Amino acid sequence: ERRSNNFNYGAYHSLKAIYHEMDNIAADFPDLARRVKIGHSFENRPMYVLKFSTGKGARRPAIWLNAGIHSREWISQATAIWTARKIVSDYQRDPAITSILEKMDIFLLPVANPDGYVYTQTQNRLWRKTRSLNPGSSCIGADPNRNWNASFAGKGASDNPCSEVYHGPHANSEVEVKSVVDFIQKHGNFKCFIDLHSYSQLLMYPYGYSAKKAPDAKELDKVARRAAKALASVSGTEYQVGPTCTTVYPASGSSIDWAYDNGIKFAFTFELRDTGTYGFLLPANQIIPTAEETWLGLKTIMEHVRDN
Ligand code: ING
Ligand code: ZN
Repeated sequence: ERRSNNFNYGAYHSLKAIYHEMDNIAADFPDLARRVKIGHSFENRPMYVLKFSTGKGARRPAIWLNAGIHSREWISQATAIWTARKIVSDYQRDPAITSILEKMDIFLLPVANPDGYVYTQTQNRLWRKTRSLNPGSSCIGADPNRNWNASFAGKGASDNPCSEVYHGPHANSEVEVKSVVDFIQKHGNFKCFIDLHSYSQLLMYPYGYSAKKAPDAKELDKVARRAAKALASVSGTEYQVGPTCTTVYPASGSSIDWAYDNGIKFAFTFELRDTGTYGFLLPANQIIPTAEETWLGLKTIMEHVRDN
């Protein structure tokens, strides 16, 4: 029985439906995909990753694909679950993904901020942050992309709990961030960390916390330009490429700066479609076109990681 045939990849879905589809993917491809619980959210929802692996050995070199850290950026979660289905469908059909998975494991977290995602579906479509309580303030949540231990509480983050970029009381204060950090550190062999956001059509690499040049900036820029070119080859969608700080704005405590400063050289953020016509409210008929083009960008990066 393939219940998963019922999942419409061209629509936005509830957290429950996404979690159910992750389960279906794992059930359909038991030798390739497994759903793993890596922790829980502030409101005690499970955090699930799909682990794609063809190897028996533990802790192969690995790739982390992160999505939905900002709850309102729905194209991110939708692209991630489409990507999960694409990986299992194309394994042993597409030589690129096949060879990547012969050497490396892929971990995909489609909903990095589950409480926020549920809140955007039920209360406030434009909620960005977590849903944690702030003692002494009536404002809720911290920005989970300012909460990582990378120049924490520096430039481009706020110490005001009511701000959209509130960094939280301390690094890793948000249990959703801490769960990912603990998992990655315990694993110890991640080579690549990619975070999917929207919107603006950008492909960025460290740093966000300062305008200093990353030691690997040349290589990261070259890979990102190749990825953007591959992405554009699908339907002409243009991406700008550069370091976060000078491409968008200074931002401390971000996921990719933490990854990079902790030895994960291939650290990238995609800002998916569009450039502002619909912004966060990207129509569902753009989900599959966005996911299709993004896939070529992701594969370009993952192939480089495989070979380096
Ligand atoms: N943009 C990102 C943000 O967190 C970003 C930009 C990317 C900052 C990478 C730092 C590192 O503000 C959105 N849309 O969330
Ligand atoms: Zn974002």
